[in-house]
Amino acid sequence: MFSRILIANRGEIALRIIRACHELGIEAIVVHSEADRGAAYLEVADGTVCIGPAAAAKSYLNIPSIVSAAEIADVDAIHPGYGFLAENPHFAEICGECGITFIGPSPAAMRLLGDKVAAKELARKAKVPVVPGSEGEIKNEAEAVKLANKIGYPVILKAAAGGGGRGMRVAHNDISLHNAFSQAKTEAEAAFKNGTLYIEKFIVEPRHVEVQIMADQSGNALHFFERDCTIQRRHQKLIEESPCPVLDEKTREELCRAALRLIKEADYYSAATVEFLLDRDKRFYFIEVNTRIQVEHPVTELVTGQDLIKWQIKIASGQTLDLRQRDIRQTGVAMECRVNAEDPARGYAPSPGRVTKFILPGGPGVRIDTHLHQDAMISPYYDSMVSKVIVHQPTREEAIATMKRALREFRIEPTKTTIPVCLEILSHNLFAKNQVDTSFIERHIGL
Ligand code: MV4
Repeated sequence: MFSRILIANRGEIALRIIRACHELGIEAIVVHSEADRGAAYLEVADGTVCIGPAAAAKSYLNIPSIVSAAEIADVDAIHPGYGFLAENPHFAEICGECGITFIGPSPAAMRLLGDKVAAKELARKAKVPVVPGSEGEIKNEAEAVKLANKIGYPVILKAAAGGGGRGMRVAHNDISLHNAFSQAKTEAEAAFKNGTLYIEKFIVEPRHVEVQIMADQSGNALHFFERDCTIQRRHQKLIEESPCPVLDEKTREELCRAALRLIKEADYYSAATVEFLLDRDKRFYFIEVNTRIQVEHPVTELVTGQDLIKWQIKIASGQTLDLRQRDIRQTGVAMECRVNAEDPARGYAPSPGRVTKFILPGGPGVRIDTHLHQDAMISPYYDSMVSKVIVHQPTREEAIATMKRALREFRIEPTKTTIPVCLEILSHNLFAKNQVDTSFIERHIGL
């Protein structure tokens, strides 16, 4: 096992990883930018290293700075958390070359699954259902039009290097496809320096369901069931839950087995999330793989009773995932609400600054993952998420009731947050009746 780990991240996930390290008897050294100097979560670290100015490009994304920090702190491994460098195969490769273990998958697996066209091809090979569409890259507009007429409109153009909703365009006919093609191409080239596009049948009003996988370096791979992340605004998740409330046992088993087949086909190790779209007929289609631990991992931790961050660390150090699939069970219902420092009344504009009042909910069935506290500063430089409220109860109705009372207990001033939006969703009858899809917020809550 490692003696010392460098945490190349900030905020709540840095704190979450420090806690896992300490429970495993590992020292946690945490990097920070000049903007995060003196932040409270750094107090519980065993050491800190300043890696540069506030702008993430000069600190949390600065590979030479982070690798230097790792060398100076003499760590055995680096945990990247989520965001920043977590899915950068080049960074993972450099860590390896410097003799530092990257706590995550191999650079090769990350590179393979980071290419959505290659990932889809792998899914086909593993007999995992995929959305009907192009088998590989579409080279020009003529090819796009031909394929669109074959699969039928509406279609969606996606960037091979994209993901998380960036660089996508929907088309309903040949004319709109003409515009969509050049727009998607230009956008992909600008955003990812890779203009490779592929085309899919556009699934109307889907749910977003993802499967948590953990695999070790000895070929053991297990699933930790699914999360439903349908409640999103502009590709930002607001509420996640497990189990997915509309899956029957048979479909759940097929979904989780399919995700496992794909991960095994990739010779993958570490944590992964396999994303699917679920259509109105409850058919599921693979869309992409996330090769990192995700923000919403606590939902899975609560229903399975497993510590996913500890597993990531153990697996990276070479330990085996010594669990049997039948010993991983989904018990009760877990739900997470993300509390973002944003003003819903002003188009979700960031609401940074000093927090003068901060009182957290608690009590039975409530877990809070946050790095924030009274008198803390919310930096305008980074992600606006300031807290995750996660609840665990025997039934979905009870989980919703606990979440509502927890969010009503939450006091944060003068910061504007997404709490009122979460409360509105939690009280909506369509949410209670599981009649939501990914367009729920824009249609029933408002952008
Ligand atoms: C789709 C789709 C409909 N049909 N693909 C958005 C994020 C990225 N992971 C994939 N996304 C979508 N892909 C096909 N073929 C609709 C979406 C989509 C979406 C997916 C999950 C959650 C929210 C979403 C919001 C808008 C669009």
